[in-house]
Amino acid sequence: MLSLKSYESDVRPDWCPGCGDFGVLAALKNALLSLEIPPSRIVISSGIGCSSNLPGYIRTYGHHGLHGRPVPVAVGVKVANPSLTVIVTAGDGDEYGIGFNHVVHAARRNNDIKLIVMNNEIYGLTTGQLSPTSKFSQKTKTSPDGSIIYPLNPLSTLLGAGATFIARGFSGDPKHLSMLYREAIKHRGFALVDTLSPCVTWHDIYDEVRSKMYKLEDVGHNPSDALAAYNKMNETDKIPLGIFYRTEDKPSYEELIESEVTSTKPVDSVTGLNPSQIKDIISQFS
Ligand SMILES: Cc1ncc(C[n+]2csc(CCOP(=O)(O)OP(=O)(O)O)c2C)c(N)n1
Ligand code: SF4
Repeated sequence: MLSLKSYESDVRPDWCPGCGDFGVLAALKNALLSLEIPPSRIVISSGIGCSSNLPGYIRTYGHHGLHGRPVPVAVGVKVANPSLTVIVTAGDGDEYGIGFNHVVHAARRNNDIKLIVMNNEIYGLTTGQLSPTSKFSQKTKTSPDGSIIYPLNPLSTLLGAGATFIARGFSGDPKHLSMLYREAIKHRGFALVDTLSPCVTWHDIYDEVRSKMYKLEDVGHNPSDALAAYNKMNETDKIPLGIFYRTEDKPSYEELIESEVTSTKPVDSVTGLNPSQIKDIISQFS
């Protein structure tokens, strides 16, 4: 019988009191429990940063690897064992900066991995430098007079790259966030949940998010309309939360591999064998 305790790690988070990442951890555990996924069927891959410490604070399989590289690890795990639930948890520096190349390609391939980015618009672990989502004119250690760089919009960039599920949540609303994580995990293919998760020590955005946020589901947004999603993703005066875009029209990478392997078409004219027959022969020698 699964309960929240089933996902509890022996390690206590060492995040600063009030850090938004606590809300992410709680929402993720709730989502996994509501979907009744046992810890032994889950792999969480992370990079480097305060947020990337998350796999240590939850009882599932986990990988805490190199800065910016959790997506390739997750892609490999999912291709090797498609029956696992594979999730990436990392920060905006990790996923939208040093590792963004991997994210774009996972999105276009529609790899069936779930990407939870704890977006605090700053590098937290390294004590407050500019990140790719830092705002224009934001003062940080590396922009003491205010940033002169425009921020990346990861949502609309990934829409352009072919992502099939794109959402935004807020760690200050764990119930809504848990619903988004649940929908992302259920989605067949690549899913991004950009999660506004304030860094109370270096860049506290709690008040800003609370004063500007609204839910897309409350204004009748249609997540299958890509153009409407694009417009909502680029709103700046308010902060929309919810599912911007979702489509099931594209098969996942793993489904395409599966259909290739079970295809009855001959691979080549030399052997006359199809991929399934070749797999059988290889298995006799491995
Ligand atoms: C290759 C490499 N470059 C730089 C660093 C230094 N570094 C560690 S964490 C980090 C950024 C962390 O920011 P983010 O991913 O947003 O996570 P947060 O700490 O804010 O949760 C950087 C630049 C590193 N560890 N490895
Ligand atoms: S420095 Fe910021 S991101 Fe890191 S644990 Fe503290 S509040 Fe969280």
